Parts: sequence; structure tokens; C-alpha cells
Amino acid sequence: MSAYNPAQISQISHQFQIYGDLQHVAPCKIGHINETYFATYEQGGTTVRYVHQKLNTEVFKDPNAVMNNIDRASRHQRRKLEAKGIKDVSRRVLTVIPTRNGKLFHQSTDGTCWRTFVLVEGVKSYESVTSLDHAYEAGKAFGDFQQSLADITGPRFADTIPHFHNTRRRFDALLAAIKADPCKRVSQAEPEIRFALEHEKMVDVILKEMAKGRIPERITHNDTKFNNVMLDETTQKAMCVVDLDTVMPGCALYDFGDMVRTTTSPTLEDERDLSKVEMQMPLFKKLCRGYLEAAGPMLNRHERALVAFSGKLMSLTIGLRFLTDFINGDIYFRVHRPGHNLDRARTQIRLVQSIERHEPAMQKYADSI
Ligand code: GN1
Ligand code: MG
Repeated sequence: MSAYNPAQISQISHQFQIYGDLQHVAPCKIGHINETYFATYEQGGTTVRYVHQKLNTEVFKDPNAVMNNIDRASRHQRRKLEAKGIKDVSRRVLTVIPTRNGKLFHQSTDGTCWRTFVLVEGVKSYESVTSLDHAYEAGKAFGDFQQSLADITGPRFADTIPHFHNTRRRFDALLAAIKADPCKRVSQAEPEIRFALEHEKMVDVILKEMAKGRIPERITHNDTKFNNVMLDETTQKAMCVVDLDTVMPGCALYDFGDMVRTTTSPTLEDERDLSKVEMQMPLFKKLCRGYLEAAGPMLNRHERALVAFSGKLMSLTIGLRFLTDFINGDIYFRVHRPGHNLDRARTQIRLVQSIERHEPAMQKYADSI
């Protein structure tokens, strides 16, 4: 994360439709890509809080497309919640605060792009699940999210990162990194590279189903990590999902698979004690139930048949990305220690191995719902 600059945040805050006085700013350490700040304002005698975020434009090259997708998706959800008479809508959906000249983001003179959201109060996110209910809530939250966008009309959403979950391309990017070996790190990752190469046959399975038209494109979240679910501090029920930068056309199974990756082992993404990393059936069952209760009715039989496989595929896909970034010299994911991306890749590989052992039981359970 680049150095936190309070004067810069103060200057940025004046660009948005916020009419309070900035009191305090705290950097948020969650997330590998963007920079996030929680800002407290005194506004009309009340304390209010907002999220200011610097968008990583190396990763999101078209901030307009990102913000239009986010705004469109969240407005659609807001309209539906309002129609249902829900009273706390701004805790259940993201609210974009426009700039003072009505734009969805502010481009600074130094070229950086900033956006602002209402900070949802009384919610908490977790880096790993701590209860069975957490897994259920995650499945339900992202299932509801997908379901709520299924009836959106109008033009196709923009691809904010083209080919984002295309595992074939991720695999080929790894091969290119191995070949170039720009930081002479390949020799440190031989077992992980061998594992990836041995699993090549997995990478085209969903792509082929989509190419044949058996699995449809849907509007999906594409970053369904457990820490993107905001849970009410008191009830521990999911209130909303955040991090909508990659909301775009995708595959429902990629979302579910990434939930399996991040909620079925109660460990951190970079856990170094691999003996702790294990896909746990009770967590999977809760996750699967939560997800299928919400999104199950819209899925077709081809999607449903690959529910367990998707967990294995997404763990592999993200593992390939961490491994590639390690070899390339940590240029994409923010790292906090040497070898961090390699540690992350190892936990993903461990999860793939664990899911391989449980896959028939996982699918059998999904088929029973
Ligand atoms: C990145 O920054 P964060 O944590 O929201 C990444 C996801 C990965 C995730 C792995 C745009 O998300 O795809 O699954 O790290 N986001 C992007 O933790 O690449
Ligand atoms: Mg993200």
C-alpha cells in the first residue's frame, strides 16, 4: 500500500457530495488491489462515516466502466428492496456518493481515481469463517446477489477485466511466466508448478460447457471471498456484499467456486501451516444450502452438475494466479512478506487436493438439495 497521506484524503473528500467536516481517516488493510480509507465526518451535529477508495487503474483500466456497472447493479438492487418495503436499504446495498459535479468517481490531477461509498455501520467482515452459520450466510448473500441481478434489462454489462476467470488463460499466463522466469524464482516453486501442470485437464471444463451454450453467461460478482460479505455485528446475518468492481458477465459457478475456496476451510488464504487447510464437509453443506436456497431455482442442470467441481476449479485458478505473480516478482497482488504469493499458492493447492478427496460427497450433497 502506498504511504497514507491525510492531506490528500482531505483534499479528495471535498470532491464528493459530502457536506460535513472531516474529523478522522483510517486506512483499511483488507484487499490486495485497491486502497481503502474509512473517513469520519461531523455533519449537521451528527457523526457520519464514508469509505473513500483509490481504484487501482493498473488493474481496472476503465474506471468509467467499473463505476457504471457498480451503480447500475446497486440501483437495481435498491429499487427491488424499496419495492419490498425494506426499511434499512442503505445497510443492504452499496450507495455510491457522486462527486460535486455529478460523476461516479473523481479523477485527481495526478491521474488517480477515487470513489466514495456510504460506510455501512454495525457490520463486520471476517478473513475466515468462525462458525457454520457464517458459511450459510455467505452462500445466501452471494446467491441473493446473483438472483437479484438476474432480471436486469438493458445493454450487456462491461467486462471490467476481460477474461477474468478464464482458467485456460490463467494457465497459459503461468506457462509464460515459467518460460520467462524474470526473477529467477521458478526453482523455488518446482512442486507447485508440477502440481499446476498435472492439473491442466481441469482448466477447460467450464469454458467448454459455456462454449456449447449449456452453461449461460449471467451477471455475477466474480470476487465472492468471505471477507466481501458484511455481517450484522449483533445478529451475524449477512447484510450486504461489497467489492463490486468485478460485477460483470460471468459464470454463476465461478462465484460459487470462490465461495467454496474461502468459506469451507476455517483458515486464512495465506495460512502457512498447511495441515490446517482442509475443505470441511459441514461448512460446505451450509454454504451449499445457503447458496442453492437463494440461487438454485435459476440454475440449470449443467450448472448444478458442476457445483462441487467449481470449488476445485476456483481454488486452482486463484492458486495459478498467486503462483504466476510469485514467479513474475509480485507485481499484481499486494504482498506483506517475502514469499507471500507462494504461501498463498500453496494453500490453494492444498485446498484443491482436499476437494479432490471430497468431491463425490460434495456433489452428492448438492444433488440432494
Ligand atoms: C483480489 O483485492 P481483493 O482481495 O478484493 C483479486 C481476486 C482474488 C483475490 C484473492 C481484481 O481481490 O480476484 O480472488 O484478490 N481481485 C482482482 O484474495 O484481481
Ligand atoms: Mg476484490
